[in-house]
Amino acid sequence: MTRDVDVLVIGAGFAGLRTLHTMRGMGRTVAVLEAGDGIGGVWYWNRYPGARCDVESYDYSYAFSEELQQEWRWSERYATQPEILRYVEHVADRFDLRRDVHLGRRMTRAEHDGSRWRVTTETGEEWSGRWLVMAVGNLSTTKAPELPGQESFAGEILHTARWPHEGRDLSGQRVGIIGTGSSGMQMTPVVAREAAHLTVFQRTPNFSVPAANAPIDDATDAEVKATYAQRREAARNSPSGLGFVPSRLSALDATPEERRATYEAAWKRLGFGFVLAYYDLILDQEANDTAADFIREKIGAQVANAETREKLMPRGFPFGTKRPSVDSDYYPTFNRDDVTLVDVRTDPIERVTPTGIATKNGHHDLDVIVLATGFDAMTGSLLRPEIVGRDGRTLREHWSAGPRTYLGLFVSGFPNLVIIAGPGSPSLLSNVLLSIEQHVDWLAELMEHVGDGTVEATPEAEDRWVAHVNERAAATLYPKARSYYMGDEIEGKPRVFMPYSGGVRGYRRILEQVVADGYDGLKL
Ligand code: N01
Repeated sequence: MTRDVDVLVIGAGFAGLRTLHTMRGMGRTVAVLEAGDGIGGVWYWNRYPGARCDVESYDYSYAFSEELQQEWRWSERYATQPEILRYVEHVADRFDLRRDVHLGRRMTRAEHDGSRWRVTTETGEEWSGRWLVMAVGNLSTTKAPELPGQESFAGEILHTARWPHEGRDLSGQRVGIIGTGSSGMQMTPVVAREAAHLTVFQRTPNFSVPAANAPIDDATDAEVKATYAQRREAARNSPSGLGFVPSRLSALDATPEERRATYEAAWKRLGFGFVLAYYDLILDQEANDTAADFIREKIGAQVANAETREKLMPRGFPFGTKRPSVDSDYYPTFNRDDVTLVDVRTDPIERVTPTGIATKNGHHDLDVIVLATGFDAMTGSLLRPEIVGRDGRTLREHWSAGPRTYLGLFVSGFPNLVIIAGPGSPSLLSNVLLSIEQHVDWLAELMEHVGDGTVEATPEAEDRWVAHVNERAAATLYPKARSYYMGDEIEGKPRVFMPYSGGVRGYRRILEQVVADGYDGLKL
């Protein structure tokens, strides 16, 4: 038996739940299919010790309900994973969302039959919807390297993004962490405090700035809430969707003293926003060098041992072009006697043994191996199911040379298929919560406009958009780094810049213009 709805949403994270709330409010029938056994998306799965957001809580939260944003009380500047999950659960209950969320349903296939999307789940269920909204997240399909000998390991191998829900007591354990992206850097100090010994296996040292996390006091909370509308507006008009006004100055116009003062202030306060300390840090190598040198100096000052310090130095790519981390005491952790740093570029992992990891230069005894090795970013979860559009063409075929979209939302040949905050949109270069809400609101307007009609991007509009995304990226320093923005995280993945780097504000203007031009580029 097929269950028919108007809007079929895949994924019950922030994007899927917001889509459900809005589309239901428009009188549409909606069903959300979620692979996991709980809602929350990335915040349901990523439960590793120390997991927290690096966008400020007040910005990384829904803006659609004034009551919601006034009543919810965040406890810390950067919320932990359990607190964010509590927030998601609260939203689901407050807006009665759960009755349309179907858990434990992984979509394996979707095919457009000329008028509807026919969807099959891993459990063998069949669903159909006039609209198929992919709210699957950019960092949800995990990447776990196959290490030779790993089946022989007597201990446990865990992935940060599939952390056991009952938790793991690492006290007294010898732990190895492979990977030093945001997840690895975030968990390193936390695990070091618990474990008997921690070994960190690092391939590429990345730039990281301090989180400057802190509890939120009542006065701050009242102040933010009294001016929330202005904060949201500032975020909507910013390059990244963060709630502060970025600099319009060039790093190269400042004197060395002025620059240092700016960077010192950014270091103490901005976290991820450091990259906006001057407008040209991501555009100009010379400007970027001034920030990179400053950060390297700061990293160096935190590490006592000269050899370890050198191993931790990010070099060879501009600051910010590989997603920088935001850390709490990551670097001083390597001053502890019970923490070892292994540089796998000079001392590669050879194999996993029953008792640990053998590298070229020695053996590291371990009870637990943690893979903090990240994700098949941006396209992983969109290409994992088989999605078949008009004329039997699959999304995998259409995207064989990298993702192709119009506005990041639509794909030509795939009528009424919508991607929320995915490739071709600001997505991972933005506060993704803001980008999600922007997409859902825009889509709601489009749906009102077309009623029961069908929407599809024209091939010409898609070509134009792909060219524009590439052009914007080429004007930045992003292509200089090996990063998941460029598809470098997976061997054989096409090397193209996937998010849209024109900024949140610029992107919003484009979406507004498309509407003003009668939905230019879309066949309605
Ligand atoms: O994943 P990553 P992540 N052998 O891809 C290494 C968000 N997030 O889970 O750089 C050895 O960044 C890999 O090395 P290299 C945030 O957007 C946010 O940490 O490829 N090493 C890299 O060091 C973030 O960017 C928060 O050379 C291997 C690491 O594994 C994104 O999620 C917290 C390897 C993977 O880093 C993903 O972060 C957590 C191998 N075979 C996540 N394969 C916050 O809000 C991979 N690596 C703070």
